[in-house]
Amino acid sequence: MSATTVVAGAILSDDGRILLAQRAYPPELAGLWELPGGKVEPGETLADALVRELCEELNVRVEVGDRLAVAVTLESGLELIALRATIVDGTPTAAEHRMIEWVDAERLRALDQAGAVVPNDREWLPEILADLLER
Ligand code: DCP
Repeated sequence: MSATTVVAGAILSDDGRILLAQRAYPPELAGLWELPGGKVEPGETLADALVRELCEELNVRVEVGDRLAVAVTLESGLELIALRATIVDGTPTAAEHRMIEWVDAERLRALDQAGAVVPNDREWLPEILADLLER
């Protein structure tokens, strides 16, 4: 993987919730909810990058699972990929986001209907909702 890839975490809990993070910047995305993550650095695998980013952003250690099927190409040309993950150590805190929230399927749908999800991340909602509803 390379610096042209962004990896995000679909952090799922045993009780059917996913961890969303509210962006603080840039202005056009501030206030919208996303799957936390960031750019893959040269030499890193997707999983390495996700573990590093979620440690930096949320202060947690995660175990990485499989990827969501949908990949999104950003306007900038970056490719955005999501991996499922579970927290194995720590309690998440918003180190770089405005806030974080564990949301169930109902709350996720409501945020989406309110236009509060980062547009790129909306592509993952069908897969995420299916995951949440089978837990
Ligand atoms: N992105 C997205 N959805 C996510 C995560 C990221 O659409 N769940 C997009 C937003 C940016 C790009 O991917 O266009 C990089 O995301 P970052 O949060 O890493 O953006 P930064 O501005 O923080 O980049 P940098 O690491 O350079 O500060």
